Amino acid sequence: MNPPQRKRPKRQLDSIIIHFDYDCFYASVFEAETPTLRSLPLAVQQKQIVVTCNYEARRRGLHKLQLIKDAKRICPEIVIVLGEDLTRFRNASKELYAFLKAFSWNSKVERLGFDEVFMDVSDLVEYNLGTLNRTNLSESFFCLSKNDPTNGFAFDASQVAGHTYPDSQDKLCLDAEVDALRLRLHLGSHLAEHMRHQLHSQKGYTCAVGVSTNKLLSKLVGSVHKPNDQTTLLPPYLPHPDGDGIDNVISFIDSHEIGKVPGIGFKLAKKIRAHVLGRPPEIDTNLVYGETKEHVLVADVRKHVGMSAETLEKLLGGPGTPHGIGLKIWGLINGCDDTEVGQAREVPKQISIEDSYIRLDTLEEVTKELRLLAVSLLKRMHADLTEDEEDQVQNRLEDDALGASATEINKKRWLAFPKTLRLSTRPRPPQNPDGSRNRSFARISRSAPMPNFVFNLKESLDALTDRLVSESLIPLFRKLHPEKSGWNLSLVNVAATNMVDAANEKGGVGRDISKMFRRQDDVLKQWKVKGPDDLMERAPNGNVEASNEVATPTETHRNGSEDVPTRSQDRGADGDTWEYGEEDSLGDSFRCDECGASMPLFAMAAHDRWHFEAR
Ligand code: DGT
Ligand code: MG
Repeated sequence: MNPPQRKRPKRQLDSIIIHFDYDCFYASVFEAETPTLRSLPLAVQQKQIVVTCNYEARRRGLHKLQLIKDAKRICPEIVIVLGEDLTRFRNASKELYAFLKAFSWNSKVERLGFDEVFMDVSDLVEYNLGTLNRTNLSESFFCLSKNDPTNGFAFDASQVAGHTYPDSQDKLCLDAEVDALRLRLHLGSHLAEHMRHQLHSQKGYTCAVGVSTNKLLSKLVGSVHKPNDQTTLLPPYLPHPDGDGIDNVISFIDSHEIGKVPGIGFKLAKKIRAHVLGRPPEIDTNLVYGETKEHVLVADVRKHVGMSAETLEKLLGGPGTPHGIGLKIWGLINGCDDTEVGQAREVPKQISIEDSYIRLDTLEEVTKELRLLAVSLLKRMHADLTEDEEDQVQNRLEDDALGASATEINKKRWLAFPKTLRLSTRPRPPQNPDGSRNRSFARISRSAPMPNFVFNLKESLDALTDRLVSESLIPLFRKLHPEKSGWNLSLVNVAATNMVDAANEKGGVGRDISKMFRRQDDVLKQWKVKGPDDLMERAPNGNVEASNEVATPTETHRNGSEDVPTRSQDRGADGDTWEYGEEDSLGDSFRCDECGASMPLFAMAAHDRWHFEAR
């Protein structure tokens, strides 16, 4: 018997999770835009690197994260497209996410980075399990809608769809008692296959898909058969209680290099390898960041003398790591992961765009930069806060009834309205007598109500930007920096905050965009500020560290949170979060435009009433 500390963590087997990873995502986005590219070797360039390439290019010897010059040498006919502007990837990612989400009943659909999606389909699977005819599994029907029994597809529940791990396709023994988990996984695999086919036929994208009982296993098993394929991790998921028996989860996870386990990042993997080997592993400098020449497998770690959750806690715990890291990692290397698939969130809490500058000290330059930031903000608001009108026919009918011309019908509608526009800057402290300069991270900001005109979907982006800059941002800037000169900014941030869901509004903006626009003034009227139109916030003057910054002529760095994507393994925050560059301390709190008090959203209504009554 194992000593108690080596006890395996308990696996939760109630959920069915599907993981989608789009094939060569960035390249596929270009191919979807220009289908003729599909048959050519295609590479996407960021800086001097091929961030990804299509499978035609991979067949010719190219691979991800290769130097452009090497790629050109290996495949001179390579077609190279520039992928530094992430807008098209973000938009495609959102579109595909919305497409997949439409299949979900419980809204547990979570994006990871731009090109991965987890879906918890336990409820769909459970429902369909209940309708199966156990005496005739091969002629089953998978129902996709509780309200419409005809919406679905025929399938053979006695078999898995696609590949399996281990690689076997045994038929279920129909008269024996059917393993419930296996049957649920079969259903999950057929749903995954259906969604994959739909994604391909309707959107033109292919992906690698994994089906299992938690996020960790579904993600890992999905990469067993790439590209454009799927793999289901078959039971048994637990060793037989009488002995050691087979446990597919352990045999599957054991074969992975420790650093390849999602949740075990570069630093943790490095410490674990050194512990198991008793010395630092041999590094091959030619390998991609984070990889090692010497592989330490999960099995080596799990079976290492004295290995346990406690050992891992001692090894990995400490400042900077969350308490319980040992238990968490011990769980992962035993195939356990109880993190839930996040609930789909319709809109971001706020949208914030920023740039940093070596030197920004004239109003002319500021105006130029504010314009660039305003364009990005408006584009992002359109991308994240509007959606395509689904029900155009209905709108047409309603519009006709209202006497509106059909050509005026807009195809987008707002999902949410940010109530507040905020401008923040980070002034650079003056030089010290010795020529050095303290580095300050302190930001100052002013907010004003978001002007209504930005929600006009018929106006051109240029016109909206001009108005936003001249009517809102420049006046905010002058209030923030009343001195005509003498300031030198290292950062400027514009943000749309205090998001209010359109659907939650009284009377809702509904499906009809023309009506919505007519109603918009009413919706926003309540936030018109009657007192001072803005307020001053000064960020706590935290970390101030000395540095010798050399001032050079104006030079801008695009360093929004998404402009420099990190490597794929660490990509959690890149594109994943919709709160671009969310930097301030407001977090979930909202600020009263009238008195400046900050409070949680739920308290706003009562607070507004208080102002109203106090007037
Ligand atoms: P796949 O899944 O092997 O068919 O290929 P991809 O291209 O989908 O690769 P994946 O899933 O690792 O990453 C998705 C996208 O994210 C990819 O198209 C480009 C971008 N990406 C991945 N890794 C990196 C990286 O290290 N740096 C940068 N800048 N972008 C990356
Ligand atoms: Mg991918």
